[in-house]
Amino acid sequence: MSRFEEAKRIYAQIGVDAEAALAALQDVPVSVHCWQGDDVTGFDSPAALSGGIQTTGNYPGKARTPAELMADIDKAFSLMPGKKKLNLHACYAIFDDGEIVGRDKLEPRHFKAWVDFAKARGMGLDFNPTFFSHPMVKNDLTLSSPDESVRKYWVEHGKACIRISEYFANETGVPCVMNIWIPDGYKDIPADRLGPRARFQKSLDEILSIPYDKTKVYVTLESKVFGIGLESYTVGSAEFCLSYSAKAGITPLMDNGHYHPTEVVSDKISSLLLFNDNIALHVTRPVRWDSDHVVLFDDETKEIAKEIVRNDALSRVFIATDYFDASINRLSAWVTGVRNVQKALLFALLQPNEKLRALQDSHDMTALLVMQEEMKTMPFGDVWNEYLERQGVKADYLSEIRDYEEKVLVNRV
Ligand code: RNT
Ligand code: ZN
Repeated sequence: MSRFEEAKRIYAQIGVDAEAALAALQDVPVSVHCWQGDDVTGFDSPAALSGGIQTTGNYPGKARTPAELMADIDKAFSLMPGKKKLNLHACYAIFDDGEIVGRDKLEPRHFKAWVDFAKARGMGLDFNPTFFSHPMVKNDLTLSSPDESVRKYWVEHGKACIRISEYFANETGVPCVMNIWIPDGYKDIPADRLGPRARFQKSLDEILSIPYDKTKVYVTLESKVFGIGLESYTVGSAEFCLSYSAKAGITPLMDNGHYHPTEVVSDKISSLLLFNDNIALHVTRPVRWDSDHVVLFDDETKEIAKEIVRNDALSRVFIATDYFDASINRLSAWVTGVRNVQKALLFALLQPNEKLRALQDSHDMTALLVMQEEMKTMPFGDVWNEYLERQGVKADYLSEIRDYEEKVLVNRV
């Protein structure tokens, strides 16, 4: 008997169907962020990374051009099993030689190369307006700026991005999730907390006022607690973003690096599922702050996956990755993090959820604790390896990446 057959038998003893888990996993799309490939640099502006986020590290071989980034995405995606979408930021626009286009004037044609890339690979695209790393960010403010010319510029950017998102959906045939996150905030204690939030509200209303097909473009709104250099006040706080999303009928997005350190997104998912048709996630790993470390197969990632799976919400939750580590091989960072999201989903699909729920409802908390602990040492790895094999993806991705590093990345000097 193969290791998988043996694992299947062991899972069956507790009422879990490993075949069904594998079948379910392959249909779950993970939206993979393009920005791990180049430290969130993009192609449209020489401005340094801003907005209170930071990529640390200086590992050689970072992608510098669209062609390099696309080649790296191809290599990394070939080592990730399952269904993927590619998640782009507006700063990854590709211009003709000599062309300079402001973010307020971006058009679908500036993303045609990405559409061709996605179509050739049978992939959907997700999108993000880029409200950072740009000279029109004034005093750390964009959509909440008191300067009307700044605020208007970014409103136009938001509208342009909705049009581009609709173009993505039309071209690929896959709905596009468009996430709005602004870095706006203050380093020190503000005198007016309401004003910036009122302007942000007005700006969002203006962006969303353009007609677009809501079955093709899902606009999401991502909250945050603080950024580097913006420690005292964040305009797009959790309360603002949840309330705005509910009222405007858009989708809330939770990034698990965007809460106070003892708060967990896994505990928030159920509440949001009760009040929203869809919710969106940025899966990341905060270490002491929103540091965007590579996602691990750790307790919180597993707990997030369990909340999605056991609440039967795989089709309602838009799962995306969001991290950027420049201190290690960027392709390895990509593959490790995305595989860990998928591992967590498989782990969740292999839980005896009905049994565990029954133990809770009969208040047999003793048995519940024992069984939850027992699940940790089930032969999960054998089921995961079977998944990789069926997906035609090598378990050992490190040697492939090392090879790519020697042949391709070292030449980027
Ligand atoms: C920043 C947010 C945001 C960005 C990306 C690049 O704190 O998490 O999602 O990481 O848009
Ligand atoms: Zn995020």
